[in-house]
Amino acid sequence: TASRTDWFEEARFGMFIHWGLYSAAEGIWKGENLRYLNNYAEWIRYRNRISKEEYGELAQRFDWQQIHPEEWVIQAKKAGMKYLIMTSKHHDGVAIWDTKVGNYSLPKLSGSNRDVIKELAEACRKHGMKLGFYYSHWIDWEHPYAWDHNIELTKSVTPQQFNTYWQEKAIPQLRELLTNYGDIAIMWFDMWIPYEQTIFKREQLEQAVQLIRELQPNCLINSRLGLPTDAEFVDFQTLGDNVFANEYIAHPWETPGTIAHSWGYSGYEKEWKSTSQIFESLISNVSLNGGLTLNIGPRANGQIPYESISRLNDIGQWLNKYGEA
Ligand code: JFZ
Repeated sequence: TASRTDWFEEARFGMFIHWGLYSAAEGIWKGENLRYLNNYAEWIRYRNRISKEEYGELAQRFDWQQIHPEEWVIQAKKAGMKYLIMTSKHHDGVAIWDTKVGNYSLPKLSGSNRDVIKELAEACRKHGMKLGFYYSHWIDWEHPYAWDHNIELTKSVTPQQFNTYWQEKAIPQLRELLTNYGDIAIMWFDMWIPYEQTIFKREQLEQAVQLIRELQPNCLINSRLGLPTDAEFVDFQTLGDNVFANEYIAHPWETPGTIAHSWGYSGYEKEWKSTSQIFESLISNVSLNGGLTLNIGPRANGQIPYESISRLNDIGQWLNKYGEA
């Protein structure tokens, strides 16, 4: 029988895009390139303890003349990818779209009237690309009552306060994303431990599921929302870095993988994976009946680094020659 995951099980290969204010910092802050924690460029606000205000000024460094989301979609197609997942809000708490929930958004901080999420949604429709959103529901370094990994803070955030963040920011923002941008194929959440080990209450996460099912009945939900892997909560599983880890696989699945080390753009990237390494991930996942969501981190001017473009094109060429349509 037909199910909403059918297309996903055939898709196998998608593009992940990490793009936000951190892209403008390029992995360094005031000459300081701190090397601890995961070292991810998109974690710079946390690592360098940047204030909300100062971090917001990064929005001034976006070059709007050069930003054309349609180019990302065309590049994904050329690489043989069947879906695209875009960071709508990463851990920094900045909404990339023109949200009406608060002022901490790329359009408001940059003073530009561009809604990149809207442009991306239109481009995806035009080119027949499925569109998904990454939304950091657990970690939000901007909101005083959200999760931030900071021991002092997390001790001081009560479940009631966390619920304020959830009801006043996360849920209304999810509603916007699911209402204003047409068909959304995937909601990709990012909490890699079960909810029992977090500040979340089960009802809060079920509230998100209900909202998605109500507004976008065909939208797939990944397992990193944090609920148990029952079919009503999880459409596909997002496995960790190691597919062979001891994870119970009950659903279609993918692994997210980045072309470099960081997910967001870093000017100091030293760990570009080779085309054959990426191929091995794709082929080994597919051979185990899974898929690969391969990440790129465009710069603040929208440009995809050459290192990524060349790898994507190599893969696309091979898939066009030998892959199944
Ligand atoms: C998380 C984020 O912290 C990161 O910035 C990026 O968005 C990535 C897609 O997701 O990082 C993780 C989370 C879990 C694993 C690896 C990176 N894991 O389980 O191997």
